[in-house]
Amino acid sequence: MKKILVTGAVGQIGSELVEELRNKYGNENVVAVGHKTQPTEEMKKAGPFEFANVTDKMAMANLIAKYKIDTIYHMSSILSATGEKNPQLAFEVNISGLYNILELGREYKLERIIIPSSIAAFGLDTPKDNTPNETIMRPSTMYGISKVTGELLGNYYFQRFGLDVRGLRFPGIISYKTLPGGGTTDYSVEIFYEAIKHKKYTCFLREDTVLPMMYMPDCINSTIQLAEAPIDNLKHHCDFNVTAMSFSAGELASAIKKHIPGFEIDYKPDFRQNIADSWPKSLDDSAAREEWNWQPEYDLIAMVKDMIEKLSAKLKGCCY
Ligand code: AKB
Repeated sequence: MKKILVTGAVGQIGSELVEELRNKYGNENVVAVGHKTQPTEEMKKAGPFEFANVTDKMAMANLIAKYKIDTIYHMSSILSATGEKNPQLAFEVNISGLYNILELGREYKLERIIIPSSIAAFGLDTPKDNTPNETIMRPSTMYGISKVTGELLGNYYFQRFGLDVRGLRFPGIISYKTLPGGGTTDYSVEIFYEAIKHKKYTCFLREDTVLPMMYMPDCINSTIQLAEAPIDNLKHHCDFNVTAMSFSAGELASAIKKHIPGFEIDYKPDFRQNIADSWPKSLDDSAAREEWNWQPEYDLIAMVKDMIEKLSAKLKGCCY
């Protein structure tokens, strides 16, 4: 049986990934590791939970040894907007932290490490529409630089040390269970909370800003599908484009208005607009489709319907 450790376990993706991995592999076989944020009671009760900082190599080594870990999903990351406010922290967590995980993978001969990358790995010189898997990678944010570094390091550890490192380039991820924090695509989650609660939202990106996106069930499926793909099928390792839909902020608002007719939106772009403008509008994810049968389930219409139903139920009677 696999012994899995998930870093960033209290974050937007980590929290749902832990739940799914525990369903699949057994609660006691998935160790959730957070940094400072308290986990939910459910997460703590269901299986092992530990606090540790990924920049503390010894602390991570102790956890690998304590739980006899063979697989790591390394989800902890400082996102793009926070990374621009504090580039030093982004470097420390995203590059030094990742390096620790890769070195520990090599030292402890781990079976597999999953390291997500992001559309932030692309930059202003990258073709924006249907961005190919292989193209110009010159990001202009510390977050993006850390993601390209992660992809290159992961591929290097595979080729040089035979460590099975895999990763996908996530677009913006939309979900209702755990809020994202510090990203440029966070607007696409905030908008639902404000639409349901106040029927009004001020968006920090321009109305015509188009970005690639994915709903959480597809994000979790893609991560686990890649992790479980037979290695012989993989020509790529740490750098798969994955996507499910692309829309502008205005198009998302219109789709929400169909469910919440009185919803109003205005636009006050801030520093995050420059970040969004440096990212692709849509991605070519044919490498993921060919090498591990990637296929998303949710498009814009299905995602908006499900988000509104699930988030309305969650917010009913609770003070957000
Ligand atoms: C962010 O906005 O920083 C992230 C990402 C696209 O990687 N959600």
